[in-house]
Amino acid sequence: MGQIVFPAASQVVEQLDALSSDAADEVTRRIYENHPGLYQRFGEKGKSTCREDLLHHLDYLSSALYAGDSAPFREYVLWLSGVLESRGVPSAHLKESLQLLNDFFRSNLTAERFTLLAEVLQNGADALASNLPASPRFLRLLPEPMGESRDYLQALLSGSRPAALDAALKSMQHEVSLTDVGVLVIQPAMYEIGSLWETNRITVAQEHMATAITQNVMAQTFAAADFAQPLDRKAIFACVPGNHHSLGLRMISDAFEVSGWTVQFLGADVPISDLITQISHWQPELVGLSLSLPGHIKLTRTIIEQLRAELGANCPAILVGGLATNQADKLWKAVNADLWAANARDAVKEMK
Ligand code: B12
Repeated sequence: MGQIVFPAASQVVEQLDALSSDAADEVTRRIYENHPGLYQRFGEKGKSTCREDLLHHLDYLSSALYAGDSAPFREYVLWLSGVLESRGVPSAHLKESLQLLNDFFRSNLTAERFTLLAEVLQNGADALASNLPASPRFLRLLPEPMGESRDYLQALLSGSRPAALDAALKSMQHEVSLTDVGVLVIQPAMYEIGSLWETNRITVAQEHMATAITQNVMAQTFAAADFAQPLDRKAIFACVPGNHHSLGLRMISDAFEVSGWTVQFLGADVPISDLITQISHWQPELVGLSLSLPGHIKLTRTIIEQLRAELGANCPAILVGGLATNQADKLWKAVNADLWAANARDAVKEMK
């Protein structure tokens, strides 16, 4: 499955979504039947967490099918197995869940639809069995970081805002643009913060602290940046509803602003109706949408359809980006956007 397979897969997705709740109930029941000790240890709460986890698996499975590419599911399985193993939960549990989901859908879908879904599930199971360390595509897309990125990361880990600012400002001394400081110094360090959290080597508190320091550093480096001559061009930037990862979008928005664009940055989790109102009033030529988790893919396609339907000829060009779109080749096409870029540098180039 390397191709986008609309609309064939979209029917499977619809049915998968309709069956998700029943699938989660049935597989939870079977897991507890297979392991009676679980109920004694974790009670009803454990059961409902197990059901929630299964709904997550199904959400990622559904997004992969929707995008016509098993990569988001494969990467999710590898990611989850790393998260679980590093917290002492053997990945055998995940393997069993995938098998039981497979059994459920074999009995509840037509053979043709089951074949499509089973292929994605199998891809996840194979990745798990391969025992290879996760090497997400979004990391492979990252340009070679600058040396200052290491110092920046150390400053984040030690919780030192002044040291982080110092590393970022130092990199700016070598005629490096604000956008490059973002992509080559800050972004790799934040990705490493994510990997350290994933493998249980830092806490959520440390991740939050790193984010807060970075927001401050980005504001201060923005104030120190060189700006291009103003262009007569306007762009608006928003995270899709449910996406709380606003830092990457901020980097994009700042990159456009220092390049001479007039921008409006709407931040995280923007309701679609309010985004439409804002675009109608302000009439930018470009709207940039950020999506971070594979679960945002389906929703973004709906949003884009709604933007085009409601704004008609006044609909700006639609640029998408964010981690979810960097997880598989051409994934962004599944959301039906006009343009995509992997990072802030490429985004500004794309719109030259
Ligand atoms: C900080 C952080 C958070 C913060 C975000 C705070 C904020 N204000 O932004 C908070 C605490 C909210 C958070 C929450 C969660 N997070 Co988080 N988070 C991160 C972390 C560590 C850094 C994100 C970041 O700032 N990166 C740096 C920026 C610069 O990079 P970027 O976002 O990729 O942006 C660049 C490009 O993608 C692109 N781009 C981005 N947007 C756009 C838009 C357009 C138009 C264009 C063209 C390009 C573009 O350009 C940007 C600049 O070059 C990442 C790790 C990672 N690998 O990113 C995890 C990460 C993304 N989170 C993760 C997870 C699992 C979660 C949660 C589900 C955790 C939980 N159980 O609650 C929630 C989900 C919240 C939600 N519904 O959105 C996982 C996702 C795993 C996966 N398989 O997809 C990651 C990868 C961590 C990990 N390694 O496990 N998170």
